[in-house]
Amino acid sequence: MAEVDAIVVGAGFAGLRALYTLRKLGLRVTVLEASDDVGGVWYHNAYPGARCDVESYDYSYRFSPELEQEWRWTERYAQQPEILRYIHHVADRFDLRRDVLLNTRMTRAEYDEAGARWTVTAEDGRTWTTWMLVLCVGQLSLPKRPDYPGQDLFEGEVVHSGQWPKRKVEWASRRVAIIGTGSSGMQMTPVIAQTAKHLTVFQRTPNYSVPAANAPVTEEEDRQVKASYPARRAQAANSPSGLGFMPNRRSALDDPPEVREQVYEAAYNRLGFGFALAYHDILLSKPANDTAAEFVRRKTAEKIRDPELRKKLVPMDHAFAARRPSVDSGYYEAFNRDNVELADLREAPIVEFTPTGIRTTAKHHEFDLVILATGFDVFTGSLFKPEITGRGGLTLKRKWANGPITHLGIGVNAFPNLFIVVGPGSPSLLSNVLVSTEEQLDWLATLIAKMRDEGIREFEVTAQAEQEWVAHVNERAKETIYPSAQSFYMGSELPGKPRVFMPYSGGVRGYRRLLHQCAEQGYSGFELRKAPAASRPRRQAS
Ligand code: NA7
Repeated sequence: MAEVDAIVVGAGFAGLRALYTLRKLGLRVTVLEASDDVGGVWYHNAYPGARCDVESYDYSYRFSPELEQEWRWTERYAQQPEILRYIHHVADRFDLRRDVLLNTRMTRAEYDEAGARWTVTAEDGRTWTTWMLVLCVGQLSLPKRPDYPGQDLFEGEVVHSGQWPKRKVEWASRRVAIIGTGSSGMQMTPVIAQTAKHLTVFQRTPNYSVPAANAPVTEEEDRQVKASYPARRAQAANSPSGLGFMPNRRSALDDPPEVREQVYEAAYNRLGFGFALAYHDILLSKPANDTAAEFVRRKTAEKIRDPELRKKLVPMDHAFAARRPSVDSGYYEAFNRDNVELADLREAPIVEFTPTGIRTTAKHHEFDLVILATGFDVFTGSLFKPEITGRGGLTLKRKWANGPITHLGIGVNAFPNLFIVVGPGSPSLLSNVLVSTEEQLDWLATLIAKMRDEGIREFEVTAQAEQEWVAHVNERAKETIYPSAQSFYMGSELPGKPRVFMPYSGGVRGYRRLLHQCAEQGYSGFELRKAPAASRPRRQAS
């Protein structure tokens, strides 16, 4: 059994950053990665049109000024191949690969209370013991597949957007189905529409989208960003969602309609996700949100020629951004093409797959290729896939049976020396996830350095701290429009999942303050122990 100081699970953006950071502290680190290459979701979400919806310069690591200066992004919103090239560059430049074990899926992790160490087991039976266990398994990593009758009978090709095959998938001149209209479906639709013989998009819930306004990065823009990168980073860190956009201080209801129209027009045409901050209360108040929703609906409708299609594609049933909106490049316009059809599943649900296609209650559609853009078991799916057992034999799955319970989204009572990166209870998917990732890992590095210097063997969240944090997460969520819709923020993407608000909606800046405050107060809410808890009188694991 190999002994290390830290096992990091996952070699995506977060896992590689964790490796870099912990290695710098002098820890012996091993990264376990289930796939055959590094890159995480950016390795797997290789569907046509996959693109980041955060600007490239902000969706890149901040830990190395040299890296910032030498990497040249080509587009305002980078496409998946470019992002993967960047991740590979980082892995090579910082010599990270030598500590990454590919094709190594962690299936179990068990905490040994007496020894204050985790025993980690991989699918092939290899084991390690480690002081720290750092989970960088992603929030959108475990693909969710529908289970329509007859799915196995279909004789054409079926692929999932989140597990795009490494072989070439041909869609040109073929009859293609896309099921799902989240970001994945919306991003790939215009690309596939260009060459498919026929494309049918199966929509269950119409989604909001704002234009990406993507463009090549000019030499001048690149020079300008690089001349003031630290300021840009500071702005991102101090903005509510880590995107660098500061909210308009005014309420949407403060301005007369004609002024509001101008504000929305400018934001819509340039800011992508930043549109949601065109006024500070769009995400906080229904009346304010209504003005933004009405604007986006109108702009969307203008892009769609057929009035019947307009009614189906324009979302009317939820507040703007209550579900994760998309940032698209020609999604709605694709429906003006003769070879693109919308299958509205609310009107005519899918009955079954057949050997040649999909039957809805309205008709039979023939396909050569079916693309499942049906999303993921979000937030908890990839955390529950391995069996993680803390003190007293308590598994994470059992502990979280009624929803995730953490302190600050990063630690769990009864699971000492376990650190969850951008998991539930942290800004994660409500933020530029890279900003949140680096923030948390820098915080962890400071904690680990302190532990090592002071001979502290265990950190563990107190039961009280996590109860208070969950209450705080819920309080903050209630101040927003998020709970008003069924969404993966609420655990609604899968039947049977607890309906609780998963991410922290208090913003990146506010969250960072709380992290710092916690550290300044001697890691309030955490017990830092020089001797393992098991060597002292036993407490009840909650
Ligand atoms: P999302 O945003 O979770 O979207 C999944 C979509 O799939 C959504 O429209 C779902 O409709 C639809 N869906 C899910 N299950 C079904 C079934 N059974 N039948 C029909 N439609 C279904 O995931 P994405 O991958 O689009 O986006 C997540 C992020 O990951 C994004 O950043 C991408 O770039 C990558 P529903 O809304 O549930 O009615």
